[in-house]
Amino acid sequence: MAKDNTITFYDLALATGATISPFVWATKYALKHKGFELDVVPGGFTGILERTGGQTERLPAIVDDGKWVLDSWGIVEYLDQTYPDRPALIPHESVATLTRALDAWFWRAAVGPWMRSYCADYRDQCLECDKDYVTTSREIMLGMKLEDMQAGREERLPKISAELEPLRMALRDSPWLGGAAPNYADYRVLGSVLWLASVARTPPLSAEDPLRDWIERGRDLFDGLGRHPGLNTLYGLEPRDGDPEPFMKVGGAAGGIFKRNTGPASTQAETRKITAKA
Ligand SMILES: N[C@@H](CCC(=O)N[C@@H](CS)C(=O)NCC(=O)O)C(=O)O
Repeated sequence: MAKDNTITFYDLALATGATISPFVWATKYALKHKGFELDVVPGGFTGILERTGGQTERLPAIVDDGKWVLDSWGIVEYLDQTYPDRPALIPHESVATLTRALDAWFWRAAVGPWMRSYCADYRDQCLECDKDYVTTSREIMLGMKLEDMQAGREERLPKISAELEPLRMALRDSPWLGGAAPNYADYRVLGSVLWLASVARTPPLSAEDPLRDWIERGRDLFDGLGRHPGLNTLYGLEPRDGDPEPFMKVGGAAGGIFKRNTGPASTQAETRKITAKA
C-alpha cells in the first residue's frame, strides 16, 4: 500500500520541465485519478536504465512501496487491481478494448503524422544531454533527417486536424469519453494531446476547434495537471487557400450512428435526396 498515499513516478521531461511522452502523461493522470500524490523522479531520455537501477529502458515506471510496476497499460491494470475501492480507471473490460481501439486509431490518424510534423521541434526542446540521442534514434525511426521530415508541415497540419472528426463527434454528445466523468479513455487521448503541446512550436489546431473545450477541461483536472508553463499553444492553425477545413461545422457529418432515426419525419429529406431522379 502506498506509504503516505504517495507513489514514486519516473518522469520523462524536456528542457522546459514539461513531460513529453504520451504514455507518461496518461500515467500521471491515472495516478491522480486514483487519488495518489506523486514523488517525481525527474529526467530525460538519457540514462533511464541507470536512473531506474536497471529496471527499465522505457518510461513510465512507478514504484509503490518498493514494488516496481512498468508500462503505462501495466500500471493502469495494477492500480485498478490493487486499489479497487478507489475510482476505477477502466470500469468495465469493454472500456479496455474500446480504449485500445481508440488509441490505435488516434496514433495512426494523428500522433504519427504530428510526430512527422514536429520531430525537429521535439528534438530542439529536449534536454541538452538528450539531443544527440534523440536526433540519431528518431532519424532511424523515421528514416529521414528530422528537418527534412518536418519540412512542409503547413501542408499537412490542416489535414491531420480534419482527421479528428470521429473524436469531435463522440464528444459532441458527452462531456467526457468516460461519460459524465473522465476515465482512462480520456487520459489516454489527452496524454497524446499533451505530448503534442509539449513539442508543437506552431499550432496544430484551429482556435475554434470543438475539441478545445474537452482538451481544456482535461488540462484543468487535478489542480491544472495539464497546465505546465513549458507547454506550447495548441490553437491558432490558420488554413491557407485550398486547405481542407480543419474541422466540420456542427451538423456537417452527423449521419449514421449520430443521426437518430425517430421515424419517417427524421429521414424524409435524405430519402428524397437519394431517390430524386437526375
Ligand atoms: N509500452 C510502453 C511504451 C513506453 C515508451 O515507449 N516510452 C518511450 C517514451 S514515448 C520511452 O521511454 N522512450 C525511451 C527512448 O526513446 O529511449 C508503455 O506503454 O509504457
